[in-house]
Amino acid sequence: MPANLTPEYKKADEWFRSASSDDEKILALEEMLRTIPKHKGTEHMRADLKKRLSKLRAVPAGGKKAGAKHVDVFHVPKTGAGQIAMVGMPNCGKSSIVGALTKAKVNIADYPFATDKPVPGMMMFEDVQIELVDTPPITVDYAAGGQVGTYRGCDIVAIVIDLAGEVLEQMEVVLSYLESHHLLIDETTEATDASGNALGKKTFVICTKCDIAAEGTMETLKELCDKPFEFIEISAQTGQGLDKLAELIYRLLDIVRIYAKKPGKPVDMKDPFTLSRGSTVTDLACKVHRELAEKLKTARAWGAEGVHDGQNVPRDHVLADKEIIELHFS
Ligand SMILES: Nc1nc2c(ncn2[C@@H]2O[C@H](COP(=O)(O)OP(=O)(O)OP(=O)(O)O)[C@@H](O)[C@H]2O)c(=O)[nH]1
Ligand SMILES: [Mg+2]
Repeated sequence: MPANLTPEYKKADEWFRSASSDDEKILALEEMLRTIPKHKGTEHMRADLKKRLSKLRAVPAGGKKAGAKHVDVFHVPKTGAGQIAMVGMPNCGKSSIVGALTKAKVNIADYPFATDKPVPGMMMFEDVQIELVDTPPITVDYAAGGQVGTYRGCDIVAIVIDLAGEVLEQMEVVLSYLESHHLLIDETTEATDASGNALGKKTFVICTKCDIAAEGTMETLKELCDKPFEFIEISAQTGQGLDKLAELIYRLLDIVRIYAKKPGKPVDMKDPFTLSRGSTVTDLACKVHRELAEKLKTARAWGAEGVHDGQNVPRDHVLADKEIIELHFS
């Protein structure tokens, strides 16, 4: 009996053949099973699909044999002044944003699921390095196993919306993913779990592909979104809004940069220390040299409001952005 395969099934089959990870293969096989005509002529094919699916599902994350050391690819070590992880549906433009702002080797493609694991890259904002993390896509019923770990570990979650696509659907899918994993800060999400780990994340929305979207799409989405997120409109293609995006990320990190000065030496204005806003001279001393911090004797400041240049400041002096601090240890 002829199988009479549908175009949907053939598309899913093509997807399976081009899949670059086991997770993606599982998704494609599920789609093949969903779309294959159910009659006597496809009985063997369906049995084969099920067999392949269960075989793939049995492979532990990373495809390693039992006993092999497990490497969590979704754990992205933090570097720089802060870490921002993208979240969004397939093809929405996440990799393009990370590619446009960093030198990371991201995979940009006009087909979905091009990215199968997080890819970090460093963005420069003035003299501060900030880490952006490209991530695999999420859909209404799929996210890579362990992907939530990437979001748990980051400082800020950036929701990426393709302005030329179904913006409300994208927002709904992403919000329900974040909410179901307690990643949003709102009245229903505790700030920390029972062990004191931070749960909710600061979140904002990058509306991308504005070069091909209908004017006013972001405004409409913003009006319909009941979360207090900041929105920014950009195009990774034309570069529109990218400078503003870097500025917004820096502002949302809520950090100050401090130029440390060794007594009698010129100040290093190239590579500032970054600390969360509200940090003090003691916090800076800990960051400069944890062991020596206790031996901090005095500190002098330049560029601080209400302080003469070079004036001594106390240990609890709250640091301001771009201040120069000279630490004296005993
Ligand atoms: N016109 C236009 N196209 C864009 C823009 N950003 C991305 N694209 C295109 O959209 C497609 C998908 O972009 P990606 O950056 O790979 O999307 P992604 O969200 O990383 O996709 P997945 O890895 O599947 O999740 C590519 O063909 C890009 O060239 C944009 O600002 N404007
Ligand atoms: Mg991608």
